Amino acid sequence: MGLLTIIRKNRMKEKEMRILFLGLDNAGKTTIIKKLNNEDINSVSPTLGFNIKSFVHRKYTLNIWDVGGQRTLRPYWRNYFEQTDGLVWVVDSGDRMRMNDCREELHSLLLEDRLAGASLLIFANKRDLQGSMDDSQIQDGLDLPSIKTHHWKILSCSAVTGENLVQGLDWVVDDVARRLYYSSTAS
Ligand SMILES: Nc1nc2c(ncn2[C@@H]2O[C@H](COP(=O)(O)OP(=O)(O)OP(=O)(O)O)[C@@H](O)[C@H]2O)c(=O)[nH]1
Ligand SMILES: [Mg+2]
Repeated sequence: MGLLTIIRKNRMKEKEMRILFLGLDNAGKTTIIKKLNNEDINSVSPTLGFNIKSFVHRKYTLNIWDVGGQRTLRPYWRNYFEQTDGLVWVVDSGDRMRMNDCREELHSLLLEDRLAGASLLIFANKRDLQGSMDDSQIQDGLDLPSIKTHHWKILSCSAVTGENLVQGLDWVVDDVARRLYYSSTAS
């Protein structure tokens, strides 16, 4: 039995996935994760290190890593890449000023070997805000169509209303499961 097969079989037994949330500071990563866990979202403060949250979603145990996005913290992102199955890139849809910064940070992540196999969900967050950018503006701003190295999907969402949060997580889980477990998650 090859090593890859053994690793796959072990993971199949455990049914675990590691999902990494990244994005610029203030994008709403921590708020999204709290909302998904039905926690109070009024007490969120900037993440200065990282948080890990584990919960069961459908039949999978998701280990969600939430890492602070402030510029001074970004060099540490690389410490969290190992064994990432799904990357969730969170964007503040109202933050037009930092779209270039956001695009550059995202595209440099996609060059990382250790993230090579990861499914990529772009959460266009804060869609409840008036005047926020729509999907196609964000898609263009982040140059998403040029991404050929990863399975990706963009979904607009709001951590405040909860819109599309579960749908986004479902897409990541399905995409990862197809790759890791060779089968759909229907059973
Ligand atoms: N209107 C609105 N505000 C949001 C939404 N999501 C997050 N926020 C607000 O945006 C601010 C930043 O949210 P955080 O969750 O701390 O952002 P973060 O990406 O974790 O930031 P760092 O930890 O610094 O990387 C907070 O004041 C949130 O209340 C949203 O969907 N809509
Ligand atoms: Mg945070």
